[in-house]
Amino acid sequence: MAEEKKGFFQRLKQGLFKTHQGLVNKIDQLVAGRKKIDADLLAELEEALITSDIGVRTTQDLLRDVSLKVQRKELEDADLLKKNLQEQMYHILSQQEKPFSLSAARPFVIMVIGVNGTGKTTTIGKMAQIFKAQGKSVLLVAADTFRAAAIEQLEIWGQRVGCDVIKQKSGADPSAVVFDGLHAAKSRGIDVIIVDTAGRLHTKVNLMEELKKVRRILEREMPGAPHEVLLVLDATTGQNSISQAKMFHQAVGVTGIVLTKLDGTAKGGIIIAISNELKIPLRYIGIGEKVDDLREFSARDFVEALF
Ligand SMILES: Nc1nc2c(ncn2[C@@H]2O[C@H](COP(=O)(O)OP(=O)(O)OP(=O)(O)O)[C@@H](O)[C@H]2O)c(=O)[nH]1
Ligand SMILES: [Mg+2]
Repeated sequence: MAEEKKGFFQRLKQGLFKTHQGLVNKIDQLVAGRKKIDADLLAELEEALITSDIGVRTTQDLLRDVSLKVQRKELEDADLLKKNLQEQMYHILSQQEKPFSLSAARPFVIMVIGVNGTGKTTTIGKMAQIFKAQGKSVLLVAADTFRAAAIEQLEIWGQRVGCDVIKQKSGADPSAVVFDGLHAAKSRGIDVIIVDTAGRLHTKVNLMEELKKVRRILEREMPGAPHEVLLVLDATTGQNSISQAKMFHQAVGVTGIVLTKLDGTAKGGIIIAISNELKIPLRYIGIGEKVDDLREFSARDFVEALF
């Protein structure tokens, strides 16, 4: 187990290498050979942070603290700048390190939403594997009836991790599938159900209406459900994921975020903007396509892997 954990950390570190280069190496270069923190250095730092997808607002938040400490003479040495930023980033991320507890309800109902291709179905398969390893019974619900291959894709994951999939024909009303799924889970005494939904562009009104309806059915059939509305965001889309999150949150209410595709992107800094600007718990991160490429989010591991 410890070895396996180390394996994930190493892969996270590898995955974040480009982000590390764009951010940490740049900070090192800026600081090298300079003693004092002056306006020039701060301006260059601002650019480095923004181009690493940390975003304008979060960059300003980070630099405000730096400037204040410089003014108060609490931060004079350029060498300490990196440490200050690392600590601030850890602080921001640790605020949203809040895993959910599956024992809060039975069945615990997770609705997975997001733009097309962000990794919803893959993340569901990986989560099912994690929950099963914790001894939970899991049922998957194929409420993405929009794309023909979507049901099949979920079934493949179901076979792989060993859990049943509730489905109807392609084109069926997603709410009807969810209705079936919830009742099947109740009668079988299932611990967790995970609902896969379609991912059209978030700007399409229909999708939002469909998701609202799915949510209403769950609420109606089980008070307190859905217990988790998990938004899947693709790290490679950078700043765009912030506006996606705002739209989904407004429409259906998001209780947790999964950030996928952190492997190999230079835009990993987006996680800091997401954490700082959205104030929604970060539940999991994905670093690859395979079943064991998902982990509960750890702020400590992330910052260590990045720096
Ligand atoms: N590199 C990498 N690829 C991933 C990760 N998560 C998912 N993918 C890949 O992203 C692609 C899309 O994943 P899906 O799970 O089908 O995405 P989706 O959100 O369900 O897509 P739609 O159902 O079309 O909306 C697949 O090729 C996945 O293997 C990840 O963490 N890293
Ligand atoms: Mg899908």
